[in-house]
Parts: sequence; C-alpha cells; structure tokens
Amino acid sequence: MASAVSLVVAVLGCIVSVVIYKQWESDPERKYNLDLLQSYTYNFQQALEKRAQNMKKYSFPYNPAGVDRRTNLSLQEFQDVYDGVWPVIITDVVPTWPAYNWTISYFREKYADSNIVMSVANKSSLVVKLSWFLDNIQNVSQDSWLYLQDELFLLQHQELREQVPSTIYTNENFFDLFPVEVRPWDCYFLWGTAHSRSSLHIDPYNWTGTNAVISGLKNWKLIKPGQDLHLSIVQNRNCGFPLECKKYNSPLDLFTSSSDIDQLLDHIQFVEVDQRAGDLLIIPTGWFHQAYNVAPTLALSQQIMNTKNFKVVLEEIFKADNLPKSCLTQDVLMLSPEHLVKHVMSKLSEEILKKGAEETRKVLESNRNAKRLTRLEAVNYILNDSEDDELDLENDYSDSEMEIDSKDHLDLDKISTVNEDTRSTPVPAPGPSKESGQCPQNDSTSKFDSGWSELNTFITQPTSSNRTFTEIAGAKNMPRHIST
Ligand SMILES: O=C(O)CCC(=O)C(=O)O
Repeated sequence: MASAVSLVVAVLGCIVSVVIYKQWESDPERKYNLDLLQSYTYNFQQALEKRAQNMKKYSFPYNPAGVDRRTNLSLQEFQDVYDGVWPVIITDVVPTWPAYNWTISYFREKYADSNIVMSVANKSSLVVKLSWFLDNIQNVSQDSWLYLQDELFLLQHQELREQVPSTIYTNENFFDLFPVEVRPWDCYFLWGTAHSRSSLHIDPYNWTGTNAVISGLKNWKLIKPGQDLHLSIVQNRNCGFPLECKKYNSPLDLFTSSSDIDQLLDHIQFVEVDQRAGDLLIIPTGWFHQAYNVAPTLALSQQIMNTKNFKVVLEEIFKADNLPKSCLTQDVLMLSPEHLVKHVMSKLSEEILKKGAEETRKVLESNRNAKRLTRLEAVNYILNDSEDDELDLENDYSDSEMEIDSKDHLDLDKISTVNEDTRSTPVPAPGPSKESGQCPQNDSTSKFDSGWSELNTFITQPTSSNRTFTEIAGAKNMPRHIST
C-alpha cells in the first residue's frame, strides 16, 4: 500500500514538474534572449505574416507591394505594420523641423567657407569648401555628378544638428546606450546634385535607416530581404570601424541602364518609390537599398536600433568578432532589450573603445586640416575622371589653401568622452571576469558560439540559406556607409 502511494506521489510529482517546466519553457519573458545566446535568425517570412495579421486591425488601405505614404501614423501602427519589416514614408514629420527651412542661400550665407566631404561619381572622396559645391551644383551630367556625404558636418555645427529633432518613430534608440567612442555618428548630411546616387547596400550593423528629404527629389530601389544571392555582394568585407561590422555592398548600379540591370530588375522583388521634400523614409533592417537624386537634393540620414531589430544588430556585432558570445551567460536570458544592449556594451574591450576615441579624433582632425581643392584642381580632377588616381589631400598640410577656421573648431574632449552613464550602469548579469573591460575567450563556454561563423541572421523562408546582410562602406575618411 505504502509503495503504491509512493508511486502515485512520484508520478504526480513528475506530472507537476513537467507542467511547471512547460510553463517556464513557454514563458516568452524567460526565453527572451535564448535565441541570441544560441544562433539568432531573423525570420522575415514570419515577420511578413505577422504584418499581414496586424494590418487587419487598422482601416488604412495598405499597398502591400509598395511603400505607403502616411500622415498621423500612430506609434502602435508603425510598430505593428512597418517597423523592422516594411518601408514606409511619413509625410508629416519633416515639415515640422526647423531644418525643413534650410535653403541654398542659408548655407551660402553661413557655411560657404566650411570644409565638407564630397564624392565625385562614387569614385573618390574629397574635401571642398561648401561654396565650391554650391557653385557647381548644376554643373553635372549623368556620369559626372557630385555628392556631399559628410557624417561630421552636423556634429561640427551643433546649431544645425539641433534643428533635427527626434520623432516618435525614432525615439527608442539603443545606439544611445553604446559607449560614445563606438556609437555611430547620428546624422549623415547628404547633398547631391542631379544624377548623384548611393551605392546599393545594407546599412552598417544591419540597422534600420531613416532618410529625411529637406529639398529635392530622390528615387529609391528597395529590395526585399533574402535576394542577396542575385546582387553580386562583395564577400568577406568588414566595415573597418573600431566596433567592427560585416560590410554588404554591391558593385551594381540599379540606376544605370543596361541589359544586365534590366534583367536583374525583372527577376527580383523590389519596390521603387519617389521621396519628395518633407518625406521621411524608414528602411527596415535587411533591405538592400540604393538612392538616386533626380534633382539637387538635400537629405539627412539616421539610424535606429530598437526593440524590433536589436537582436539583428547585436548579432552583427558578434559576427564581426568584436567579442565572443561566451562573454554572455545564461543569466542574460531575462534581460530586457535595453539591459541586454547595455550588458553587451559593457563587455567591449578597452582596446575597442580606445580605438574608437582615437579614430574619431583622427577623422575630425584630418577633416579640419584637409587641404581643400582650388576650383581649377577640382575641375581638372573631375574632368580627368580617374578611378585609380585617388587624391590624398587629407594629410597635405603644406598647401596655402589649408586653413583651420576657428568657427569650425570642435570640442574634441566632448566627443571622445566616455559615456559614464552607459559604462557605469550596473548590469544584472555578470559574465566571465572582465579585466579592464576585456571579456576573456573561454573555450569551456563556447557552446554558445557553435556554428558562429556560418550563422545566417536573416531568413525569408524556412528552407533558405541566406546570409545576413548588414552593410556599408566608407569614403576613406568616413567610417560609415554608402561608398563602394
Ligand atoms: O540618400 C542617399 O543617398 C542614400 C542614403 C543611405 O542609403 C544611407 O544613409 O544608408
């Protein structure tokens, strides 16, 4: 009798344990970060299906194959239908920005003499006076165009940066939790002549990109994730940033007319959209994109890492060997996205942070000290159209054109100061011991790293074997994107 009771108790005990375990296992909070610890894959197909479901909650007449133009879009609907999955144009935000009033005459009056980084038909990047660009803004052709692409211009002119406020769609941004030394610069100044264009790329760390057109007109080709095998992506390239990332750029120019490009465009799924003055385009993680300026166009691009894409971004950071996943312990399972990002950042080595501070200092200095082209030099350079003949003017301080304008002077200390807030925030899940910010590689915990190098972060169908693409290049002194 006693043994029968023990048996029943044991069986009941087992059943209860299984039920409790099942509940624990299916608790989304409990398993929140398990996928990241193992091998994170963003399932685009699933995200599309969820989007289709979510669309039913709202009455908007969506264009499921195109880019919707939205006003009064609630944050909830943005998150349900677009964020992290499908591009959208918001039409009622940029017109409220002070920056929307920027004109050529405003820049001529206040910044004519400022140094700015310019690329010439995607072949090379130079530093010129802004007035030089403005003088030549109409002086271009299909093959010879100019594009100011400067990540530091607004950083160096805080009074301009302040005219670009945040939006409800971009308020949550975990890049703010990155140590300032490795935090991506946050407002890319893009002023292109007619015919200028970006490369075909995915943004660094596969972030979500935003692009605000202040004046002019852009045409975009945005390629649905999962088709990278058709895009001749240059393999095995890194961004070269202190916080490294994989670079996914294509040499293809979707805005040239050739039978190969026409065939490709017949074959792949992409959306084409015009972005007018006042439009804010939000490009989700995983979408290759290329922009073409139909007319002279002034735009600002920024980046978001938020609840929808933070695992993709973190995966890219791990993938580029900035730190091993073994730095993270099982304890991170329960962390909120925000705490998880802080935790990963707290594991970056001092070496990476030092490199970040040093790079920033060097780039700012070289930009400030750059020799600027004289009008004749620039015209000759453009006319010579020489692909290999890159000008290396940044370090040539001997020319009489060199000037350091005190009005452009930047407070370097401010920029390279460690973000005490982020660095000192206690994180609930201490990993392996961290000597001076370093996370030691520990083979005994490498189970989390298994299959790491072959990891596919982005899938579109359950059977596909697509690689994750997060890309960017960088003009030689511009550690961010869109050059080839
Ligand atoms: O406006 C452009 O030229 C493209 C910008 C872009 O793709 C980016 O900032 O990632």
